Amino acid sequence: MKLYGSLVSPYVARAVFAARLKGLSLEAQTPPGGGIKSPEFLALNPLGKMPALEDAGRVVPESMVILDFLEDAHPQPALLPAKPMDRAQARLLGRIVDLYIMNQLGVFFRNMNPASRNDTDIEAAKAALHKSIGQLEHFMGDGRYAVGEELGYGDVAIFPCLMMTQSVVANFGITDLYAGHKRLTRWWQQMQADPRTAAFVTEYQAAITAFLSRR
Ligand SMILES: N[C@@H](CCC(=O)N[C@@H](CS)C(=O)NCC(=O)O)C(=O)O
Repeated sequence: MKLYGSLVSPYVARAVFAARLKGLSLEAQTPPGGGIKSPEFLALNPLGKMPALEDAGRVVPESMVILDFLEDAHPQPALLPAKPMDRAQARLLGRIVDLYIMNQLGVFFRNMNPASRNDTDIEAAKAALHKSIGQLEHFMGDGRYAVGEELGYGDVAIFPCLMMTQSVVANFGITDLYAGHKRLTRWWQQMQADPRTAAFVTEYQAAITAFLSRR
């Protein structure tokens, strides 16, 4: 298997994180042709986005689909919980992050420069983000992890995206994305404390910090 893209992308990081928890050797690598818009890569993945996973001559893009592929192709150790509703909840958390949280990062990225910042847009984006964080929390369980008591698919689906989100919004005065959200606060602390996530947290946070320092 090959995973095309750069680790700094939270979508690529999702796949890397899942592979690590499964004990698979799968690291992000430069796409064929040197980038995601190269003719060579577009021939494999006309979506022109990272990540794309190549296996046995076939290519699958879209990080959540890649997570499902990894789960199907390498079922043990399982990241998805056993019960159908828990599995749905794990997938739902990823969907909420993608549709309602990650889609708001563009406003922050476009306003990174304080000198040209549109404060009205930023205040609106902060309010929308706060609302979405509350909606995400609503669908989290009461266990130690995103779904229940085991580290798994739900955590993988949301953690890299929320690491990126927290790092971006820290530039706009939001030091605690989960302020007022007890379950998310407990989960966030749990994810930092888990020895199985420690190496990933260190590596991914370094990639985010380097990326943001260049913007
Ligand atoms: N829904 C996609 C999103 C992938 C995505 O937007 N990746 C970004 C990097 S973080 C990208 O490749 N952007 C390039 C572009 O949109 O042209 C997934 O989950 O894989």
